[in-house]
Amino acid sequence: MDGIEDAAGRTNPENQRARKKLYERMRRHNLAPLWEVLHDILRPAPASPCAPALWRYTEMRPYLLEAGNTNSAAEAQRRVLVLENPQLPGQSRITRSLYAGLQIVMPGEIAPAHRHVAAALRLIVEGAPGAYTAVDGERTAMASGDFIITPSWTWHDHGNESDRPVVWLDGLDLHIVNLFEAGFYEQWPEERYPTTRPAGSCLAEIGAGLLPVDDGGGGHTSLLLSYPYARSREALDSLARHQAPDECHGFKMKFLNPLNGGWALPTIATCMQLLPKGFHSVPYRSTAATVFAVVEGSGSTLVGAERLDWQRHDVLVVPSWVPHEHIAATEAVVFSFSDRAAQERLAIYREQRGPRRS
Ligand code: GTQ
Repeated sequence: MDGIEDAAGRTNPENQRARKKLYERMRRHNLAPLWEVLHDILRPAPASPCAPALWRYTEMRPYLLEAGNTNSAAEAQRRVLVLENPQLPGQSRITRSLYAGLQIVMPGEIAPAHRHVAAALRLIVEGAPGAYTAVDGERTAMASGDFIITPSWTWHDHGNESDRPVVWLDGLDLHIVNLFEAGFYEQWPEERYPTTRPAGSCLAEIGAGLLPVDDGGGGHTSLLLSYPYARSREALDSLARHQAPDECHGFKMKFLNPLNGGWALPTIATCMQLLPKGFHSVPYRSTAATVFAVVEGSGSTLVGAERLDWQRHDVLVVPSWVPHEHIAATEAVVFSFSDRAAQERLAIYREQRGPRRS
């Protein structure tokens, strides 16, 4: 707003001109008046520019396959369709802080080895025996529903030795890294980073809440890279047998770093939740805009004034501080990620549960 109001609430044109002149002189010294912008930069509550949005897998898959037949993974480096928030086109953002994309690797292909400071997560949408991601020399199998991490600055390549395309959802914290201008990126000189450990080593070493007795100090064995879906599903089922659903989340569990009890990744919070058939959650909002990816089942999410109807493999995004509620048409399992982990580390995270809409 340009108009500065005087004490009587009217705009005084003479005063306005004087202020404009003052601002112009200050501008030459790289100074600006806070009072003109204060209410834009310090808001009573978050007012996200992001829109709630839904990406239907049935609509995305044909484009992915077409891309798969148009260029090679080697040429593309990463053959990914970026899920862009409709209110932030051209910015590779699904929320202001998060990147999401659907990646496809065709049979026989390798997405070549590189590393970056940005950490990545993968939710496998169409896995196959013979599909893998390799992280610092250790291969991890990619089966549907598996949750896999690529920690910051680890070498990684993806391969598909099966006879069908493999697809997964990528989530990266690259906008957070770029905000801090802390990003580095390197390509490995060959397609593959050398294999240094047997496939599945990390699951064998720390995947059962146990740790080889003298391994405690970190390094390679401090990283659990894979959270296979069969185990996540079993954990959700057992929880559902032992307690009542949370009124906002159903049965929602977070993926842990078993060595410190915190989130699996330091910046991105990741969860898997089970919504019983017919479950209708109490409205919930948090300062962490959240990406949901449907692993099983179908239902709807009411976000502000919108209703997003989802099915298996669909992806949806809920902006910061917008109340939302989930309705499960069938029993459903939903993966989600957000920047909550980063916000908790910065001690700025807030959430609000309820009240139920009448
Ligand atoms: O697989 O390393 O979706 O570097 C975007 C950037 C995936 C990856 C993306 C990447 C990757």
